[in-house]
Amino acid sequence: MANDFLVSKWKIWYKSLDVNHDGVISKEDVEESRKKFSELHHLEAEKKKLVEENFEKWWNDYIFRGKGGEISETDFVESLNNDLKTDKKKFVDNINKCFNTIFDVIDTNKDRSISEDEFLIAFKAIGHENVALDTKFFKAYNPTDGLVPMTEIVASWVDFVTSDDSSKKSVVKTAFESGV
Ligand SMILES: [Ca+2]
Ligand SMILES: [Ca+2]
Repeated sequence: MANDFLVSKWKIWYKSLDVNHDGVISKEDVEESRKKFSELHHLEAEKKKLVEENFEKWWNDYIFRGKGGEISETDFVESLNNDLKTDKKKFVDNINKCFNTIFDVIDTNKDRSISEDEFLIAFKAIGHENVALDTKFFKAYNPTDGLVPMTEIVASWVDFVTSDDSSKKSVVKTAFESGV
């Protein structure tokens, strides 16, 4: 098994994706998050359809991974652990793809940066509704002119899910520990 530090972060990640806070990640979380996301962005019908399809694809590819409409925390942690043990490079590449894909959806104006608005809407959509804490999380990236480059935000999440070095500061871990 991966070290305790990494496993504890995978559990935080799991919890962060339980949109309706019922203790398990299921299709209901997908439905709720994508619905909220397109509503909060006031997306038009055509764009809404595309965004919702991309959202669902992301959940299926990276979270459920063909396991049907529900995944337990144990299965989630085991899947990540297996990937890591099998081929570390492939594991990191896959997590990199995972966060590039989702932040590409979150970057609705396609400027390759995440604005405070885009960030707050994404977090609200996945059930993290404390605006003050979400804003603090965003500001921890030290945005320039209100924007954080996609590459930087993606790197912070890849680090969160793949780094087993507990001496390194993690913006993402710190934010979730503060209650985001
Ligand atoms: Ca849930
Ligand atoms: Ca953007």
